[in-house]
Amino acid sequence: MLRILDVDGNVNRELEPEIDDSTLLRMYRNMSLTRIADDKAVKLQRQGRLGAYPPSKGQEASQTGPAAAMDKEDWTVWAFRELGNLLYRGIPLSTLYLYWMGNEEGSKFPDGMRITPSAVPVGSQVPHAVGIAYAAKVRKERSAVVCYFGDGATSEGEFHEGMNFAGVLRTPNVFICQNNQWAISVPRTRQTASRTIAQKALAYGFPGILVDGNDALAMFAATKEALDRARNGEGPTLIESYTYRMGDHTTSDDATRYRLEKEIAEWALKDPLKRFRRYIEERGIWNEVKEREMQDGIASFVEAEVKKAEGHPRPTLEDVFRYTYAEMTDDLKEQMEALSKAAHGRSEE
Ligand SMILES: Cc1ncc(C[n+]2csc(CCOP(=O)(O)OP(=O)(O)O)c2C)c(N)n1
Repeated sequence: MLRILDVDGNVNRELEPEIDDSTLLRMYRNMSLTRIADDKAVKLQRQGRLGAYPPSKGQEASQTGPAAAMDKEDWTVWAFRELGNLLYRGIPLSTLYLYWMGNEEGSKFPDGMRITPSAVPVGSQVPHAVGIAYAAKVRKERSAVVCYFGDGATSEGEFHEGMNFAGVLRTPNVFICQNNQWAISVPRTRQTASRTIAQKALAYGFPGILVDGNDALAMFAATKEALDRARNGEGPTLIESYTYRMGDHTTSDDATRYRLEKEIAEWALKDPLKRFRRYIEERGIWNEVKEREMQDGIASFVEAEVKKAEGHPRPTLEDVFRYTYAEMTDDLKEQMEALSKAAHGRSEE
């Protein structure tokens, strides 16, 4: 397994990637923001202010490391638990909150951002990512496509179909399997008899690498190398990010029903934020005062983003009919008018 920062934050000097100080600080801030924004989302759900939400606590390095290695023209094709990657790449937090509040406008990302909408049907995004990468290859673009999915997705047909095509067509894909040890209540041991998920790449004819997913430096380095290969026409790579879902599957789940406290406590020692903080402290670019300032800044930033999302206009009843066709059909117009009339009548009663 590729590991550059150990659990205590000691760095392997031989493998240490060259990352400038400002990028390292941006990575740390992003991981901290992701942790706090995620915790806030869970609380908002408990207060009835946000819908079902999949927490990403524990997976911040697995998402931030690759984001820091990506260029603006690269794509992120994600599932639903990749908050850290999206925030680093510039999606406003208020937009993501809006999405989880059930407002479709939360899927409308700023222009020019190469990030697909979330894909909740497990594994469905893998063939999409291969199609996007194939298009980039045909157009002779230098962009690559990073595709996230979970360990559970590797049991879906779409995973096989996408990986097979990517191998045959040598598409510029970087597949990141966030092996967070659980697919809801199904443990990794019940998911596949393969010794690692990374080894599945061999069968498709391209490299696979097992990486400590709680080590942002290792995730950065592995993704950077895979992106370089993709851009040089050398085809796809599968990265198995070995990590852990610290929270429940979603806010509708209670993970205490199927996993032990002991396991959670063991993984808490491998916290991706703690070890990265130790690393930047050792480097002399971080300290307790800066930490406190950053934490305060993030807390007020998150509150302001919540306000922005909650202040966003709510969808209207008519919106249900509006976006299926470029021009609404007569049938739909009729239905929309009938519903509007009925709703209007009700509010006057
Ligand atoms: C095709 C399909 N089957 C079942 C579900 C219900 N479901 C949602 S998430 C999930 C588990 C996914 O596990 P994994 O791929 O490991 O990702 P993780 O949730 O751990 O991030 C399941 C079964 C779904 N959304 N789509």
